[in-house]
Amino acid sequence: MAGNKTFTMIKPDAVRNGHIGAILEQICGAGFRIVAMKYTKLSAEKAGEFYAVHKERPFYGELVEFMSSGPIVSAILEKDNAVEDFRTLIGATNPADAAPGTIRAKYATSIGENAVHGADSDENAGIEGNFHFAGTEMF
Ligand code: FUP
Repeated sequence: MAGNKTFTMIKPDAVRNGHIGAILEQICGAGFRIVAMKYTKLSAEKAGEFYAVHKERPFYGELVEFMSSGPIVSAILEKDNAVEDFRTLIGATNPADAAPGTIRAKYATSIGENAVHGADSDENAGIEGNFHFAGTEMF
């Protein structure tokens, strides 16, 4: 059965462009509950660790540089069928392919600077949530 938690980040482009409030409003309006949240910045080392699965991909260096280029908002969210429903809410990785009204369609500027992250499986939601919030009390 699908789990009820997912992990997200509002990425440096969306933070720089002033979209934190609108994105959180859309997330909460879609029925997700914030369980843990913080405004923070990843070091290049931490960003590299977070995206280690992409280490061999040609865009890895740019991705790490971008994700450590400014503050982000990271959060754990709760809802039935959280991972799948959140992926639907954010839309395709490339904003050119993202369905109208999705967060990436509205706020992403390119495939690399695509406004938000959403975990792609229950297992990764747990790993990523732990990466950012280990030891943090959840509400
Ligand atoms: P997603 O799960 O939608 O975040 O997409 P991926 O896991 O495939 O990619 C993770 C991040 O790598 C994307 F958010 C942006 C970056 N990326 C690129 O910069 N170029 C690509 O061609 C694919 C991904």
